[in-house]
Formats: sequence, structure tokens, C-alpha cells
Amino acid sequence: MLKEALEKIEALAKSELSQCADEKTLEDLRVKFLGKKGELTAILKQMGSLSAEERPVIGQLANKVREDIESAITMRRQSLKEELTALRLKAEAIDVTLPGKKREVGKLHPLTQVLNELKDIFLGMGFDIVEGPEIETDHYCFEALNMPKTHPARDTQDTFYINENVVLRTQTSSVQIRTMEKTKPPIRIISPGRVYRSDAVDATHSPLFHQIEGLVVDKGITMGDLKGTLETIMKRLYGEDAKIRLRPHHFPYTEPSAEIDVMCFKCQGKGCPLCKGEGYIELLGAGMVHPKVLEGCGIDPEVYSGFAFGLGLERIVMRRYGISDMRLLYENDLRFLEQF
Ligand code: 2NL
Repeated sequence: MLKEALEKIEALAKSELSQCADEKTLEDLRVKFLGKKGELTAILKQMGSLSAEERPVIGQLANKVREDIESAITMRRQSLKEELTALRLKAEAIDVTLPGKKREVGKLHPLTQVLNELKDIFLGMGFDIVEGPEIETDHYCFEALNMPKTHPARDTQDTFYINENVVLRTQTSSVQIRTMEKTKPPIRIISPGRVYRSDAVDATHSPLFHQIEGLVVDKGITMGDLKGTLETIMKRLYGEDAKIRLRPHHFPYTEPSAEIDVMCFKCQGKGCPLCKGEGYIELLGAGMVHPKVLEGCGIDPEVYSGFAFGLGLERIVMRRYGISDMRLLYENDLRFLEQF
């Protein structure tokens, strides 16, 4: 009786195990057949009714059935694992023969590249980089720079006015004024940034462009310091052969003032189409800071003197790469930008 029951259990267990398809069912089957309240245990509980001869025989058989079921469970567990792994491998398979996705590598805009280069040059010469607001008061943009109310630069034809007193800065000198007001000399700074002029867009004009201004104020600063500093900068930028010249000029905020040209790197000063026959190319404006400007910022012009300069970043970039139309710098056409 019990013998048949045991054999039935073993057969049933093996048949159910062979159909079991996941870990959870497998565990349920283990409990069903081998657990404390399982079928095998139920049979063993009936062993008491057996005779002394039958008991060891059935006992042995029961143990064998238990071992068989246990090993069947272990094998099923193993094969389930393998089936699952095989399924996952199939699902996650990567076709290494497919073509890859091309990633475009970005780069900095030519204006940013040249700006970074100039910043490095100035930092290497001991200048600090200072930034300030693009929306400025009339005071910082004009008044403090010795440009009286009648000065043409203040005309609404040239300057964007937010209201009577507030403008979009037309040069970054405003940042230098702010620095002079709150810092005691020695001062050695550059102020790069966006500036605004009410200009119509064409090949050489844009209502928004970029400027770098520089300012050095200390005791005993002369025009010689101005020339030597700018010559060094231009040699770093254009190579050791670069030569500069100063031409007299006028700015309200500097006295004396000069425009600074670099010798044409194409014709070495002989005159060619690039420099329009001049032999030199205009690069920047500069001069000795006007005593009135120093005084207005609380710096005694009898004790201190300084030089300042301003250059247009677009112009330098266009020269450097032979770009003839400024608009190309703002259109963000990748076919253009990729070349730099
Ligand atoms: C240009 C060149 C220039 C300055 C900017 C300056 C700043 C202060 C005092 C004196 Cl705080 N000067 N900046 C000086 C000379 C030239 O810009 O072509 N401007 C129209």
C-alpha cells in the first residue's frame, strides 16, 4: 500500500517538475512534496501502522524517494536557470556587425577660441579679468569717461537707450570705471564682453559685438609702458616678427590717444590688397587715461597715471582667418564653424 503510494508520489513529482517553468512554481512543488505538511511527510506519518519487517523497507524506500525528488528539483532548478540565461542572451544580443552611430565632436566658436587665447596672454602678463553689467547707467557708459551730454557717441542714433538714464553699454570701459572706483592702484585688468551699438547689420557692422578693453594704473606709468605692453601682446598673437606703429588719434577718455596698427603680415609693410595698400592694418585704439577720468574715480592724477586700450574681438578674428563678412560669425552655420 505505502510502497505504491510512495512510487506514485515520485512519479507525480517528476511529472509536475518537468512541466514547471519558473522558480516560484518550483519552490511550491518542493513544499508540496517534501515540506513538513507535504505528501511525503504525510506518508511517513503512517509508518507506525507497519509491521517490524516492513518498516525498514518502506523507510529505505521513502528516503530514496526523497533523495530522488530532491535531486530532480536541483536538476530542474539548474535547467531553469540555463533556459533563463539563454533567453536573456537572445534578447540582449548585440549585432556587432551593425554600423555605429557617429558622434559629432563639438568645438568652441572662433570668437571664443581667440578670446580664450587673448585671455591667456593677458593673464600671463599679470592682468586680472573683470566682467560687469551689459545694461549700464549713463554715468558709467559716458559721463565718467569724459563724454559730455553733447558728445556724438551719446546720440540715440548710435546708442540703444532703455530710458533717459540707462543704456546698453557701447564699450566695456564702464567695467574699468567701476573697478577704478572701488580699487586702489596698482590696477591691471582686462574687461572682455558684449557691447551694443545702434548699427544696421552689414559685412563689418553688427548691433552686438565683442570688445576687450585693458587698463593699467599705477605710479609712473608712461606711453612707453603702453607701447611695450601692446607690442608684446601682438607678438604673442601674430608671431615674434609682428611690428606695431602708433598714429595720433583722439578719444575723449585718453590724452594723448593713438590708434595702433600692426604691420601687414602678408606683404611685410609693402602694401597689398589685404592691407589695402597701406602696409599696416588698424588693430586697436589706446591712450593715456585722461586725468579727468582718473580724478572722477577718486584716483589722484598727480600721483597716478595709466594707459588703456580697446579692441574689437570680431575684427581680430576676421583678420586671423580671412573672414570677409562679420555676419558669418553669428549665423551658426555648422558648415562655416566646422572650419575653425
Ligand atoms: C576704440 C578703442 C579705447 C579705451 C578704449 C579707456 C577706458 C578707461 C579710461 C580710458 Cl576706464 N580709456 N578705454 C581707451 C582708448 C581706446 O577703445 O577704438 N574705442 C572707440
